[in-house]
Amino acid sequence: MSQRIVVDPITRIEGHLRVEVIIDDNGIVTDAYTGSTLWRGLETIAKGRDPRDVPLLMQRICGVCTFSHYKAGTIAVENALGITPPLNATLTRTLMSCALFMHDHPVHFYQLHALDFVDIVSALSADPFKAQDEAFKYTDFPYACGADHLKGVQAKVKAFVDKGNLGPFANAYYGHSTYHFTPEQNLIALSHYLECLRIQRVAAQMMAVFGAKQPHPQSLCVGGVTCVMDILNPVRLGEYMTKFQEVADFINRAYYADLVMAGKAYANEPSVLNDVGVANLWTHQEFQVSKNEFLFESGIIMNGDLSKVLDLDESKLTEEATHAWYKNDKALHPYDGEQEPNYTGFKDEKTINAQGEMVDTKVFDTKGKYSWIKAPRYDGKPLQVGPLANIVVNYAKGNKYVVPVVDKFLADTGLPLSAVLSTLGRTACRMIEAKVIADNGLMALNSLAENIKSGDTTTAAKYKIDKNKEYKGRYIGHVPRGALSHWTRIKNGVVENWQAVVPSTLNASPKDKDGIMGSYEACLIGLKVADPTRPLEIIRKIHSYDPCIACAVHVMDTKGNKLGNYKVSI
Ligand code: NFE
Ligand code: MG
Repeated sequence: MSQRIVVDPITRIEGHLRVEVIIDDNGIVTDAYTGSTLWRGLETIAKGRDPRDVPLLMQRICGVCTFSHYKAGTIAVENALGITPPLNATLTRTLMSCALFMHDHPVHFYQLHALDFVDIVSALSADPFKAQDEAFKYTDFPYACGADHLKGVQAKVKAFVDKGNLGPFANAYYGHSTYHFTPEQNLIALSHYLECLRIQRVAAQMMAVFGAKQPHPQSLCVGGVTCVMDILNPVRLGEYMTKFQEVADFINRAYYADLVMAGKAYANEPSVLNDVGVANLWTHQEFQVSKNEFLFESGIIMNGDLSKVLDLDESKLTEEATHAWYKNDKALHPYDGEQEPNYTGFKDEKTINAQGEMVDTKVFDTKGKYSWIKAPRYDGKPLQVGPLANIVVNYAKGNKYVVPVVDKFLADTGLPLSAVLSTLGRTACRMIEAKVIADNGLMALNSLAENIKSGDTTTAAKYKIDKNKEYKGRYIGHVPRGALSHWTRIKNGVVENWQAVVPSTLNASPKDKDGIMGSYEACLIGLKVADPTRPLEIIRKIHSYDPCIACAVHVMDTKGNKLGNYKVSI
């Protein structure tokens, strides 16, 4: 008999995500539904406002990639008004993007995703001397892996255990049959988990050099940037560089090494292989590091066919709401998008709980609406975005920054290129993306210094808004979770419409009018769940996308949703 597994909320993500899957008698997932349970309507708030104010509001979409929406909102307005920001401003924005990605990706792997691979309890029984030797298998210069240091790590975590709980490491499925690291490998990763807590502070300081603070930096304006004194002060540039190098060192010696270790240890784990989800991959040009050069290029690959990289046709992008809690179900281009809420709630169902009792349960109304996330489509088809799409598209295009890192990673792990199209590949591609930025991002700092030295100290372009004119414009780019776009129409000097089509919206899309799934749902189909009461495999897959549900629906809950509710109904 089929069985429904509900995971609500998926924790260690930004925002609230609920997953319901149906498994058959063999524990294989036959259907999947992922839905956001919150909404907050930033796009509605933008309406009627001065377009110059909106980028600052837009960064409140999220608490993680705040800078992404700030920059996207700023560039959307610049694009509408026909403004080209000066090179100094563009390069400074690139340096701030470097800070964001170099913060976000390591934090995702260690703080949000690592416990899907790392068994903390097992790390406590590791031999620190053996672990010290083990670390040299993955890098010539291991990070924080001396035996004495590792003993200290064990003592720190044991202090939690002695108090009767695992503190920040609580609520994982330790001992699960799909964990594959040895105790020593678990200890290495645990050491890096703790180091990453320190490193994320340094990365936040990188952002603050130009942005004054992180999260929610303050130095972008329509036309350019306002951090003139920082850009023109060599001491501030030096500070940024030192912090950049400290984080880059962690990415190269810890993050890279741990993904090689995971690539080897999980190379035969079925729950992370052969499961690309949606194989239509979209990425967009980002990281301008000099007058004409970008670290990543744009492109679309359809059906996983790496031999053909297509150009984006912006007119083919739509969002629809057949299964999302909005009034208008129709597929609309983002310039004309709508988001009037229409909450129809959950469905009542009688189910048998884990104790064998018949209980009333609320489940997704899967035939109707079941998420606050819309369904973005390209030419009617779902897309996957994110580091996997970015790295695969850029690899297929022969990108000189990406190809050598991918080839080295495949050589170091012994994995075939096809392994990249999987959960493990998605997690590895996020690290590869971070490494490409860590290895090359300082080109933007050099270009900035050179440009200033040449006598160009302009930081913002002049412009006027004509209240009698109508404008439309957009930003399309690449942010930590993938392709992001903001679209605006301006009329009478104020915003008439504003739409954000966000990476997590694309990946977490519910089914569309034809029943076609988004990537979160698609990657769960065919998954074998070893123990329905401990669905680690589901969480591991969903975490690999680094879900940000705040971004996906631009929302905060004011009504007090039920949290910490995990049910298995048979
Ligand atoms: Ni809230 Fe975001 C990123 C954006 S979400 S984190 O990266 O845009 O998908
Ligand atoms: Mg939106």
